[in-house]
Amino acid sequence: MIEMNRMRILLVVLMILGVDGFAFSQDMDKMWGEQVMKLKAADAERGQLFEEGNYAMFIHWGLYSHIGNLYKGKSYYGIGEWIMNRNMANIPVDEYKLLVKEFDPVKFDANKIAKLAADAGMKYIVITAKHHDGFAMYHSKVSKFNIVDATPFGRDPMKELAKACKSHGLGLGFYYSHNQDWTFPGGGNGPKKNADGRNVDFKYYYENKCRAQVEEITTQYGPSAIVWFDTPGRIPEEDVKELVGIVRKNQPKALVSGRAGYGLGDYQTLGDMEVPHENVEGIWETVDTTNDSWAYAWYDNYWKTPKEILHRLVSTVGRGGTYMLNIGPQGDGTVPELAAHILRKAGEWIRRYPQVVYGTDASPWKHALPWGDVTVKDNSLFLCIFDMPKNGRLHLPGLKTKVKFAYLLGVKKKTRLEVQTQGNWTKIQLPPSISEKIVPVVQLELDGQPEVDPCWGIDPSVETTILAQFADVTGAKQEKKSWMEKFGEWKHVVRVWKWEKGGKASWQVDVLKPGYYNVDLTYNGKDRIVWGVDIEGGEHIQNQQNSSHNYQRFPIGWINFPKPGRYKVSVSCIEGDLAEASLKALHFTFVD
Ligand code: H79
Repeated sequence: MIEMNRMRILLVVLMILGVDGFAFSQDMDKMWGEQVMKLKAADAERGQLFEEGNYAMFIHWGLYSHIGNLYKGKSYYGIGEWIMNRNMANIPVDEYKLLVKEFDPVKFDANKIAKLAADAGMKYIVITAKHHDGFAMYHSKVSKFNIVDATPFGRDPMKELAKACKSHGLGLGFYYSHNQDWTFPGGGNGPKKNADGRNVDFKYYYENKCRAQVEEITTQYGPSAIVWFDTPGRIPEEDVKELVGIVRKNQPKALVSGRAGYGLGDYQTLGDMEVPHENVEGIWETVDTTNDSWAYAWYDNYWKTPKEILHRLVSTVGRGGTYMLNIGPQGDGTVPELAAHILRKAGEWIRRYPQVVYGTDASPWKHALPWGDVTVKDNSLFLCIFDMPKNGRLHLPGLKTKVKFAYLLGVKKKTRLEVQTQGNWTKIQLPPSISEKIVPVVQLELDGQPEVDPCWGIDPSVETTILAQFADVTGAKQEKKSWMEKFGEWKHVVRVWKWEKGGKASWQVDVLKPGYYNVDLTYNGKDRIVWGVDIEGGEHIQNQQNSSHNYQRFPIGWINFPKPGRYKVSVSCIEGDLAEASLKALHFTFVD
C-alpha cells in the first residue's frame, strides 16, 4: 500500500496544436502551461479530492460579468472574461477600471449557489478570485481594485461563499491568474508603466500584488480545496515555486492546479473544454462549460442538455479523470435559470446512481463504446447507456472476465438480466421497458478485476464510431489539433491528414454479426475527395464526396463482413487534395 502511494506517476503532456483565426505568437502549450505531473507520497492525501469527488463546479464571475459581452451597445462573441482583449471590445485599462462604479451584484446569494452545487451532485466549487482582468472578487488589502473597496456592493462574496460551502459540506477553491494581470503595472499582458509613468517589470507586479494576494486567498477563507492557477506564460520558475510554497504553508491539504506551470502543480488539467477519447494516466481534470462562454454572455443560450452533461461527466470519469463544469453568474449575481435547471436535472440522475460517479475508476476498454460508457468500482462495471440499442441488446466486445450477474439499476426489484457469450462478445438482453428516461445503467458483477481485449467491436445493434485517433497510420500524419470555434472557445481533435499515395489508417475490428454495414466518414478538406475503405483480404469500396472546411460526415457505401470475427479495416485517401484531407472518424451501421 505504502509502495502504491509512493508510486510516482510521471506524465508529460505533449500537445501539438494549431490555432486558426487569430494571429498570436505564443504557443498554446505555453499559454496553458507545460504540465509534468509527479504524484508523490505527500500528495496522496490531496489526491483524495479527485479520487472521491469526480465532479465539481467551476464559476467564472467578475467585473466582466457585468458587461456580459455587450459593451457600449455592441455585442461581442467569445469568452466573456476576455472582453477587454483587443480582439473583443478592446477596452482601455482606465476605462475598464471605471466600471467598478456600476458593478453591484445585489442578488448574489452564496447559499443558493452552494445549494445548487450540492443539488447538482458536485463536491467542491472553484471560483475566480482574480481573473486576467486583475479585479479581485474578494477583499484584498494590497489592491483597492477589489469588490469590497471599489464597488457599491461593498460585500466580500468569497467570505459568504466559504461559509455557504461549509454548511453544504462542499470544498472551496480559488482560481487565481498568477501570470496575467491586464490592469496592474508589470502584470502579464498588462500596462508597462506604473502610476508615476515609470517603466516597471513583472517583478513589480509579482511583489506588489500577486504574491500578497495568493497569501490572502490562502489565509482569509478557511480551508481551501484547490488553488487553481492558470496560463503560466512567462512567469519565472522561482516565482511559481514561491507561490506553491505559500499554498503548501497555508493550505497543506489544497491541490495546486497543473497550470501553475513548470510541473509544480499536483495534477494535470487538459485543454479547455476537452473531454479526452482515450484513458489518461495520473490525476487530471477536464474543465468544461454549460453553454459556450466561461463568463456570462448575454446571448449565450447554447446549453448542453442534462444528458450531454452526464455524457461528458461519465466519459471524463470513464477515461480516469475529474469533471469540473462551469457556470457564469450574471452581473447582478444570479445564476442563469437555464444553467441552474440543467445542473439540477443532471444532479437528480447522479443522486439515483451515486455509485456510478463517485470513487469510480476508468473503463477497462480505455475508450467509449458504441452505446455509451463504463465506470468501474472493484469487480463491478457500470454500463451507462447513452444511445439505447433499438433491439434492447447491449454488446460488450472483448470482455475476458466472467460475468457473475447483470442487473438494471434504479428498479425496485433487482432482476437478473440474461447474459450470453458469443465469440469475443458478451451480450446482455435489457428488459422491454425501462423507466429511467435519461441514462439507464446496468451493473455487471464480475468474477474478478475486469480484463478486456482492446479490439474495436463493430456493434450490429447501434451505430459504431471509430476515431482516427486510434488508427495505426502509414503514409499519412496523425496529429492533434485544437482550434477556436468562437473567440476562446476550444475544440479538439486527433486527425489523420497529409496523406501520401498508398497511405492508410487501419484498425483491428471484431464483427459480431456478419453482413453489410453502411460506412460513413467524418472528415474535412478541400473540394471533392475520393476515399477508399478496405477489408484486408476482402472487399474494397470507394466513393467520391464533397468536403467542407469543418468536419462533416459523408457516406461512402456498404461493405460486407462475410463471417463473424476479426478483420483489419483501412481507410485511404485516393484522389483530391490529399495533403488537406483530414479524417476524424469512420462509422458503421448494420444494414438490416
Ligand atoms: O478562465 C478560462 C479562460 O479565460 C482561461 N482558462 C479558462 C479556464 C484561458 N486563458 N487563456 N486561455 C485560456 C488560453 C488562451 C488562448 C489564447 Fe487567445 C489564444 C490567447 C490568445 C489566443 C483566445 C483568443 C483567447 C484570447 C485570444
